[in-house]
Amino acid sequence: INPRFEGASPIDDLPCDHGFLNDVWEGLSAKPKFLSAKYFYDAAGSELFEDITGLPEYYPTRAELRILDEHGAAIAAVLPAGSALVEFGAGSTVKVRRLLQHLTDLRAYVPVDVSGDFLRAQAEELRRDIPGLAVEPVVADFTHPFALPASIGDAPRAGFFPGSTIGNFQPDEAVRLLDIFGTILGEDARLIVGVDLVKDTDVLEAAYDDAAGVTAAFNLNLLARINRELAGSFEPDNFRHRAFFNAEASRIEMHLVSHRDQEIEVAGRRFGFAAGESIHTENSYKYSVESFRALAAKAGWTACDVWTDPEGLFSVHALTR
Ligand code: AVJ
Repeated sequence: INPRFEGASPIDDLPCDHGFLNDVWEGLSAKPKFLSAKYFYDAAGSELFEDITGLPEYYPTRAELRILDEHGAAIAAVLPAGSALVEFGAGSTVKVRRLLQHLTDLRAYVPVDVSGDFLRAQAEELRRDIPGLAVEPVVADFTHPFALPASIGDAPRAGFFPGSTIGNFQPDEAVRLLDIFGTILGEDARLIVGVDLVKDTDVLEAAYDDAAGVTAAFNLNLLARINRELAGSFEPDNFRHRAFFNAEASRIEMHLVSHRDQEIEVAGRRFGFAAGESIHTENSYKYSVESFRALAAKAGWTACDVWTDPEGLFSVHALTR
């Protein structure tokens, strides 16, 4: 995912991918400094994110799973018979299994992800567990249009985008992404999307600044990754994790704040930090049911239904277009 949604630079398509280095150089040269949240997820970062999902303060994963458990049958019923279900950014199959269990006549399940090895391993596991399910993985970056497998033919299409990943995109970029989903899925599609809800600032901020410091480690791992992959000279101890709710923008912001004046190097280029200067590493936008519907409408999607958990922490929307 690319929260800033800058689009691929031509360099991204070359066999030697300089995307990470160029993005880091660009972000550290900017004022204020920023890095894309898509770079959190190397092997160590993905494991730390898994740990985050089990934290007592991090409610989104639990709340969404609860919605899928309690309303899975109703959500699945939004899909016309014989649909193909396309999951954008399919990491684990934990969430989609809660829909698949109610979708016995599915034409195909099409998980889409940039990480081919993981995708194929998950697909294999799913085929073993649900015999008769056609699993058709596609290795692609879902922020750009791509072709669905020809084997799904003229089956009705439904998209699945759980986890509030949509929250990583600035609103105008989120509209563009929802429009791209419409382009990929074609006419008369359905879309099931998980969206985190606005709530008490204390609850929101605790979810992104947990007592055990796992989110801090997740954020700081970005500096360790730059050191590992781009010959960076960051001293992670010289930075601290900061997360706060920006109410005007309705988003959690994560930053890495420099304790002191310092200079660091990334692949031979030097960058200066003043004491207190930060790198903005993530936005996680929070919506109301109404504000998300208004956003989706800008991309041509009409709300059909919405489900929330009993505490009103999280929402799962069904849209059509
Ligand atoms: C994976 C983008 C949904 O915004 O809650 C968790 C990422 N960052 N803790 C979120 C995240 C810090 C997460 N998303």
